[in-house]
Amino acid sequence: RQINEMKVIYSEKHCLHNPPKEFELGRFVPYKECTGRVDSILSSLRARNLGEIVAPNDYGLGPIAAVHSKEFIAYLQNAYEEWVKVGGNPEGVFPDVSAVRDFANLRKWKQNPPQRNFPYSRDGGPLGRPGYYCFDMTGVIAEGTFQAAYEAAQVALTGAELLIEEKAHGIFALCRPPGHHAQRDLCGGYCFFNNAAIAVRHLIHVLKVGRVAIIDIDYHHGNGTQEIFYENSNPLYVSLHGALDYPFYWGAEDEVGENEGAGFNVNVPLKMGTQDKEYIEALQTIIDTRVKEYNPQIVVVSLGVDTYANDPIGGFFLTTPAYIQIGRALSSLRCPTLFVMEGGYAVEEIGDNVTNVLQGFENYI
Ligand code: OKP
Ligand code: ZN
Repeated sequence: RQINEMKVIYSEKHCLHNPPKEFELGRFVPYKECTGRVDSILSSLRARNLGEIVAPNDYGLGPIAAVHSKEFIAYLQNAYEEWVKVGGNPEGVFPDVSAVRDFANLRKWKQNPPQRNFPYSRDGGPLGRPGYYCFDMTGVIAEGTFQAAYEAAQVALTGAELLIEEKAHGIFALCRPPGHHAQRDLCGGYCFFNNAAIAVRHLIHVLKVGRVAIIDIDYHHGNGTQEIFYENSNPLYVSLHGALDYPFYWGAEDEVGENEGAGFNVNVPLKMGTQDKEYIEALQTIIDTRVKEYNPQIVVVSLGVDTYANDPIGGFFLTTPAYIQIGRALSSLRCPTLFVMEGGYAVEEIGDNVTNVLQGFENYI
């Protein structure tokens, strides 16, 4: 078997999402989730001839609406136009307000909804709505954001379909914008639609896969994926991430899932400064215990490489060769795997780091 047979799903429509700025530490700075990230990844994939690069199919809004609320989808579709119409900055939508619906503990809020209407709720208009549907200042909705986010979801869905249809052992869905921070009706953290969650739901409910495990190796906790599946025993969600870092109010070990989902959400927070050896040991350990016990039929990897030492926002110190070991650890499950691109902001090195994971996986499977 040749090593260069991992299909890559890619659409150039990611370029439609290109906000110039984000707000960080009280200043406007260049948007770090930039189009150049994908250029770097594509050029490494091509240089190493990882596999055929194919365009996504279009599965429509149905599979997206199975994960996100229809009000939220309509919001993403219309927010930019409405914002500009009332005089908002044409560089993108930034919330003036925050609807504070207990972001830190949405589960409790759902069980015991407050007996009042929020001052800035779904009815808050073009200036109020961003405060209801966006949890930070990096989920910037610019002119083409909806189209790009829609396309990223189609990229992930195509990956899921091809993984099953072609009985592939690995597929890479080169999604941009990323998705793992996007909750059912909240965007933020550079994420709009939760690409991995949409693909996973499709795998379980449409393609009838019995058990799916999500392994989220992005530096940040995937609060969106956790929230979407918190009450489900399928998928299993496992996240390794920087402890007490962004998104701050999620990702503790005691967040284990609820109801039918109790025991199927596994958070592994790792201390800032984590290096190759500790990281790979932690990953291999959780794979050999929780993931193997779950015995998944399909694995979906939320693939972020912002664990890299020179990443501008991650707090770990992984080196480029470590990503080969990460790929190898993931291959040890011997399970068909869909890789869904998430974060990684060291534009120069993101391509080699991502390709190392994929080649590490390919070489050992
Ligand atoms: C998205 B993904 C750090 C600010 C963090 C947002 C980070 C979103 C990460 N100074 N801003 O998980 O890679
Ligand atoms: Zn991240």
